[in-house]
Amino acid sequence: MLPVAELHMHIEGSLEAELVVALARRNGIDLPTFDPAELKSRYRFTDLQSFLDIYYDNLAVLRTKEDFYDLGSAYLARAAAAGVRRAEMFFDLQTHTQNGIAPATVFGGLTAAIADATAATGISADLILCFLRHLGGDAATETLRSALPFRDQFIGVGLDSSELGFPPSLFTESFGLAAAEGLHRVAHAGEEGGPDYVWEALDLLGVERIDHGNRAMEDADLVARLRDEQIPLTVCPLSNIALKTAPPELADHLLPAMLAEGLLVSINSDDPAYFGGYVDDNYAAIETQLSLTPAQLGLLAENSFTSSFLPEAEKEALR
Ligand code: ES4
Ligand code: ZN
Repeated sequence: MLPVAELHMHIEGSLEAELVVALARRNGIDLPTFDPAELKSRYRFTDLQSFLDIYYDNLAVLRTKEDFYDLGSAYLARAAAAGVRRAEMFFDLQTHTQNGIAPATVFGGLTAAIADATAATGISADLILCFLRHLGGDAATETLRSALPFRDQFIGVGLDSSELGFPPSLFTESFGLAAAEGLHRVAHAGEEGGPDYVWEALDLLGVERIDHGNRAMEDADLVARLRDEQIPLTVCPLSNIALKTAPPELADHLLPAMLAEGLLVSINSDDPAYFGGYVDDNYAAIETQLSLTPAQLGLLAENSFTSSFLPEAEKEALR
């Protein structure tokens, strides 16, 4: 496996069914079933929302700092084995605070997992706080304010959850505050929403990367902008198949067209416990089903480092 950076993964989306069950038992929480295979049999999705409903249900098992530590540690060990040298991990703080968990518990567990994983494998990792778009703009601003005591424990903000009906324009205040704090800014856009959501993320939120961005391909002017400014797109092939945001066959994915347009595309796992695999599984799938050349795979890996928020000198050491 090539050395890569992973820039689009939700740490909560790496919560494997086996760990859901183990944490439910540890915390005395009821589940519809304590059989991981049966839990996983419900992972059949028709769209983004049908996934999010199950994803948020499962996250009720995360209660303590140790739970967040175990979640982060499992991903970072698996990612290091997959060739990931740099991980920029999304986390959904609002999901946990809504479940009654204090921000210090979430930060404490995830930050400790990163420190121990770096010591064990050399992997470089940082956190990006994602706002849940379905909770609206005021909640996002409030959430960022509540996270500022932990400002040194995350490098940026993102925007995730239900896309349709929750355009980037609702989040100008929180992203403005993030910019003033010197935080990096990214947003999911063009996954289910149209090219207009990508334009808004760029023009109104000042994002430095677009997460997914597949539907940008419907707008030639937008493609030209993304190419000319080399704005990174973090594409998630197996996620797109699982959530039906791409044609049913991976062979028909837009990835080769995106590369042909000269876009700065990288490959990412999104929610690896739900969509059929980790970043190495995504690379393996596109290699075989899209017949990518070694040069194209090398470019995708190179793009992942180029697109990361690591300082140049640190990128060189990991490539
Ligand atoms: C997500 Cl695939 C996806 N899209 C939007 N929000 C998310 N949260 C977790 N996975
Ligand atoms: Zn995502």
